[in-house]
Amino acid sequence: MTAAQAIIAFLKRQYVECDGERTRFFAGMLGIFGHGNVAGIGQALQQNPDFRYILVRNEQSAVHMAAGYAKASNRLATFACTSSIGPGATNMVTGAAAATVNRLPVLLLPGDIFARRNVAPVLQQLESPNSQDVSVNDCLRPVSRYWDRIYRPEQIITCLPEAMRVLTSPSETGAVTIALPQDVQVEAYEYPAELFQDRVWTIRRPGAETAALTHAAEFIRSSKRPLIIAGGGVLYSRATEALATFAAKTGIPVGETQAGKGALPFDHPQCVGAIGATGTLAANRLARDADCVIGVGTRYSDFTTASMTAFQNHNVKFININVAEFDAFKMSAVPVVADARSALKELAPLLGDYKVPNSYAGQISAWKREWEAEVDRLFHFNAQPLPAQSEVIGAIWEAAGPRDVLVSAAGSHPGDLHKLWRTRTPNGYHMEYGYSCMGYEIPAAIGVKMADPSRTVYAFVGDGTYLMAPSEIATSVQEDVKIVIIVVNNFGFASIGGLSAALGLGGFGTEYRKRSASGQLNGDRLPLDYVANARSLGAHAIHAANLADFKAALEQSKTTDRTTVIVVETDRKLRVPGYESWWDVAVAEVSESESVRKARREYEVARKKQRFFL
Ligand SMILES: Cc1ncc(C[n+]2csc(CCOP(=O)(O)OP(=O)(O)O)c2C)c(N)n1
Ligand SMILES: [Mg+2]
Repeated sequence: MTAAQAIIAFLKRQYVECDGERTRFFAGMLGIFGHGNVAGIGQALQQNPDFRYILVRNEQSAVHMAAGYAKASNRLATFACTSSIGPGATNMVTGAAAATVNRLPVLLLPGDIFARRNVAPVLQQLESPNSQDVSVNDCLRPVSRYWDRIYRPEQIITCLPEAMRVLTSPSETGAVTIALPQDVQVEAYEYPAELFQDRVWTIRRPGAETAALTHAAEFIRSSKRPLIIAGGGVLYSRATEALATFAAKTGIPVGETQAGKGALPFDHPQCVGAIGATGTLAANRLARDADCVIGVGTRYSDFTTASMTAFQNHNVKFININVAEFDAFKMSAVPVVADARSALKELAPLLGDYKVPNSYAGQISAWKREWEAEVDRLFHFNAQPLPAQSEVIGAIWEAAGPRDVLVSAAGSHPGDLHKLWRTRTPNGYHMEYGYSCMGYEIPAAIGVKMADPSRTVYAFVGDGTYLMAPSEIATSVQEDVKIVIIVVNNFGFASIGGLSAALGLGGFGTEYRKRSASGQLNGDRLPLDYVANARSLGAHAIHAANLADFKAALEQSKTTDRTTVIVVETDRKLRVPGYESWWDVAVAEVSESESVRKARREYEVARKKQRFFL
């Protein structure tokens, strides 16, 4: 077999087993052919029609599609991605970083320059005067959890199992890159037959050390105001039921990170919703006063810790249940290095009949009620003539079924959705907020839909995000994978525009306007037609001029036969506020502008709340 044929033969036979259930790990290959892969991986794919090949429009989107598929599958399945050498390969760098930051398995197989070297420099080769062992694929090293380059066909015999170990590891997973020089891809080798036997990778559920559990249980039993922070690990470990039982039995409230949202249904009595910089009133007040924080599967991003200002109780202690040692040790916590579901089940009996004090329980339910009333207010704001974004979210939520999935990643959407979306089932809220990568949403939504065609999938994007990467709409039409894309048109970047205004910069460079006679970008609005654009890519497209139109369009989208894009204009100024939280974005220490100097003074005051946890 050629090296490329052997790789496909190997990928077809990889399985994972989780809780006794065995499933195929690779759903197929996504990619774009060029001279660096067409004759190698391309030839091998043609010869293996049972390994689905999906032609995409941009290699970055291929990686997002694979990551979306992996996230929706709780990391039990993914796609491999093939690219040519040069620009096709570097297009994957952003996707790889997004996958690695979010701890999602994706396999990248970029083409590479000739190992033989005699024809160098080949088309698209980056030459280096100080080494011949450098190509653009080295850019993928820091964004990959495993990186390798194959110079001889037999090297894949030892490389592929390593790649699988990392991809299926609950603690190590992320992007895995195997760079494939175009000449090596087509070289033949007598591979051992054992390489192509079915292989099953068991998804481990490591239990916790007894000493760590005992220590953690002591802390919890002596605490008066404990709080759980549920991260993405709760979903990946499929620990949602274990967490629901644990919270109900102890009365400990649960705040959710972006990746962890949906760990509990929104109406679970202990669910206090989003936590941190984009958190709810209830969760942020509870975090402020908590004396014991139990992080479950969270990596404590700055949005979760409100840039280290969220926890103001001077006696606060942390317990971290995490399968990754790296995360378990954060915040100087008692590290419980274990699978989330195993550890919650082991911890529960050690707490005896521990229950949070009655006064605390009363406060949790009062704040939760207060928060739900705030969501209702924002859902039915009744702004005129254009709706607020919160009303658009409310309308989608009211039109959606309990199992429908909402996908988003960047703009003002993650903050608003984190607060407002009322998740009803696990994985119903799919937010990429590790890398917050504009352009993730549409390809990832296609991946989510492919992972579970029984769920309706909404991709929620801004006009800025839509313009960055609408092209995979064509792929959704090609594959008959229907998604519903909501484009919120607020004429540019409401999020960064708002941030810019808050930092004293007045929204500079964040609106979609023509360059005016003054030389600035403050002329007429750009004449952009997103409906026509979406239609040109093969989608069904609807323009909604107001909230009533939008609601009708949502109903119509349930009956269309292909990807449907709904474009709705909103009032850019009607933003969902923050709720007793903060995010550190550094402001210029000296400036010629009084508004920047004012923002700096406020910034210095806010930073005083930042803490170290030692
Ligand atoms: C690839 C990428 N580039 C830049 C950013 C920085 N960024 C975050 S939000 C945003 C604006 C998004 O605009 P839009 O999609 O219209 O959403 P809105 O802010 O209007 O809600 C930008 C530029 C990013 N997150 N990702
Ligand atoms: Mg916008």
